[in-house]
Amino acid sequence: MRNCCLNPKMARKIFSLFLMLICFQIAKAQSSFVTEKNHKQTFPDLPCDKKATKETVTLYHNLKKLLNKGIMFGHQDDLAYGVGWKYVPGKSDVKEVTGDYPAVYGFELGRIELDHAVNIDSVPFDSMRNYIRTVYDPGGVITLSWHLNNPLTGKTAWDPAPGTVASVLPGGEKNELYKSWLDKVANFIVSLKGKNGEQIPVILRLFHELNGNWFWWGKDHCTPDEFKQLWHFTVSYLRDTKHIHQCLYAYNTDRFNSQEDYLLKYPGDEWVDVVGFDIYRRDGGEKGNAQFVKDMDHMLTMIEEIGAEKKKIPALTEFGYAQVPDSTWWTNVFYKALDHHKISYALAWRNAGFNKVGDAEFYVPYKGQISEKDFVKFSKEPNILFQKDVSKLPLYK
Ligand code: BMA
Repeated sequence: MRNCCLNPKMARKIFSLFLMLICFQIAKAQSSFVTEKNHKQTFPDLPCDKKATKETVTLYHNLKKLLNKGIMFGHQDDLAYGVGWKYVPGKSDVKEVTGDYPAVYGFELGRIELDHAVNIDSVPFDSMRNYIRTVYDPGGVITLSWHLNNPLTGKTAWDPAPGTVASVLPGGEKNELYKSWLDKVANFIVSLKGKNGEQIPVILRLFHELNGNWFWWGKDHCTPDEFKQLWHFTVSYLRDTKHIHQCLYAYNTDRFNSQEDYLLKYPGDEWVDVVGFDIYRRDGGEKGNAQFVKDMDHMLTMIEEIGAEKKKIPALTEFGYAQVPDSTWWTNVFYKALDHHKISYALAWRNAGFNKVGDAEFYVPYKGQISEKDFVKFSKEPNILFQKDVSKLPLYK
């Protein structure tokens, strides 16, 4: 009997131990709740637009997940025209050669600022809107570039008149004009709606190739601070003033030498979602190929590192080898530089076709082109994704 009964002193001790244990558990639960809560508040993985629509946030997360699966193949103006054709419903040089459409589609806004009905490359904006809806349906990704005119001189984007960037900033003589141009961009983006009335997410590729000297926002035509102000003003105007919440913002340079070089005018993590660069194969011969592989591989490594460090989506925002005059370029050169990298997509530039004097501009093969077979081989690589691959995922749900 004695053995099974506790004396009062013992009972008090056990009771206070029991109390201490309960208090400890409560404190532990509370502290982990606080940590988790704070963690969520401090590090939410959201695009730089914190009010981004559901589909945009979903796309942002899925693009990140997809980095482990493969690289989406993209093509500028793919459905609008190709070599030897224009505006044929359903036609695409990529589809004719490979049997599938690209996963990413680039479109160009140049001339929207002037209220023109067609863009800088003669694509009617109404048709562009339809192409965008058409490719969004099966889960394609849309990216928009904008070769906007020079607001100071009224000439083209390739007119690097001194002082242009300063003129569009708040207080500058062209700020009001620039805002009216952004209104037009905003109206177009708002008009992009899916079947259920939802806003179609787009990757907005602002002020591309900013470290080259050919555009008015280019390297020697503004200071890093001016460029950052231009970026901040533009994003903030679209996002906070116009309430556009369906954009992911891509910062993209041309070729670059180092991370410091790449980040010289980087607007800041809270202003960017995609980090990319453009690269063209320009020099001829075997030596040119080897150099291209080396350069592209190096830049892809750096962009992946920057992406990982900043938690941004790395991409090859534009690339090309004019007229692809090499029958094994896709597998022997391009894929060699690309295959071991984890980037979101690679967007080939446009198949503009032949001009009046018979010169051709194209970057992916058409039926009968010398690199056609090799492009098919490249397209079959398991980590190179086309439309059917992304439709299965899907990217917006
Ligand atoms: C350039 C060329 C031009 C085109 C411009 C805007 O790279 O392809 O022909 O007008 O882009 O898309």
